[in-house]
Amino acid sequence: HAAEAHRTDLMTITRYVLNEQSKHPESRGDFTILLNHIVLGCKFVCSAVNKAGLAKLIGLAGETNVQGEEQKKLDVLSNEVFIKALVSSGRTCILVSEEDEEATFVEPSKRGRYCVVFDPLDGSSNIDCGVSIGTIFGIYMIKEGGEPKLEDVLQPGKNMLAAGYCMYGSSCTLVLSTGSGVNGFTLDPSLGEFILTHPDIKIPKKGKKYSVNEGNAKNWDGPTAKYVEKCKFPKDGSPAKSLRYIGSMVADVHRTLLYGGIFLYPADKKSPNGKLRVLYEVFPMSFLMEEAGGQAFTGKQRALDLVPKQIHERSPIFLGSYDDVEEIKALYAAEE
Ligand code: AHM
Ligand code: MG
Repeated sequence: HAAEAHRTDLMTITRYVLNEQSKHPESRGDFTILLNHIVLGCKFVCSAVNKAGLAKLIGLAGETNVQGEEQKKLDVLSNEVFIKALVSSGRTCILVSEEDEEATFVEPSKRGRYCVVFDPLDGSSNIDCGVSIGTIFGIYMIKEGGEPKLEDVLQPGKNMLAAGYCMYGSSCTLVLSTGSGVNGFTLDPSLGEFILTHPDIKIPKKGKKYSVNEGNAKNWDGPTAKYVEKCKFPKDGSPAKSLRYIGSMVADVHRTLLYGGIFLYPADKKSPNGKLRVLYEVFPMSFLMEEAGGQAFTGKQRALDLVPKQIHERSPIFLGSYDDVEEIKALYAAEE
């Protein structure tokens, strides 16, 4: 009667993380509290995203509300909600958001040991047409004892303790890794709880899909151009890969994680460092890929080995199924 047990014994994300943390006797429950505040932010954004189309229809967006303030854009609103939730958790000391030029240093009375880097609402070009968008986050911890410094977040991605994303799509899905595999939770709107629906996600070793903005092809470097050519015209008798590109990193990476394949945002002549941000886009997604058995590569090195010098730094990224990333690595190695 496993199916029945499944329906009555709900593994919520909080229960899951509590179980995980109880394996570490030194754990003080801080991480569970931090995660609960992140989850709150995700639920808020999910609800706001779901209402966004409606708000437009009944003339809310861009108008002034009762307090006489102009309605905030969804990405600005989401950022405020996350910053406030994270500060009030009492467990954070440094916050880096894509929306804020400077890092936020939490005031001493509210300070904890965690640093959170995040993109509150990624995929901005997809907001107004109802296509999937998401939140991406990564979590570091400051060194014991010291005052929080920017260097605490300018660390390689392999030092992250946890990373995840929440996708606001046909359902709201939160994918999380605390460094021992990857798990997916789906929001049950009637309960307001994220329930474990995708335990121990493993990415297929090789995929049938590639995902890239081909509109940039004329500016690509040799290895990227060769790789995409191989996807379309394989010379080894294997079938050509299908192209899937949404233009929302969370949605493109989520599909890649579940179905296998490769996601590329390469460097090009116009953007020599690519487009995606190291701290809150490249690192969390690379962390999840490795934890799921895939790989993440920058064109030069393992993505998680990068040491960022600035909080909004960018990097090219190739991530996905192990074998597919091996191929692109070989093409870059042949260039040298
Ligand atoms: P954003 O932070 O302005 O939303 O940009 C990030 C997004 C990613 O979600 C996505 O992978 C990429 O930009 C798509 O870029 P492009 O439109 O150049 O293909
Ligand atoms: Mg972004």
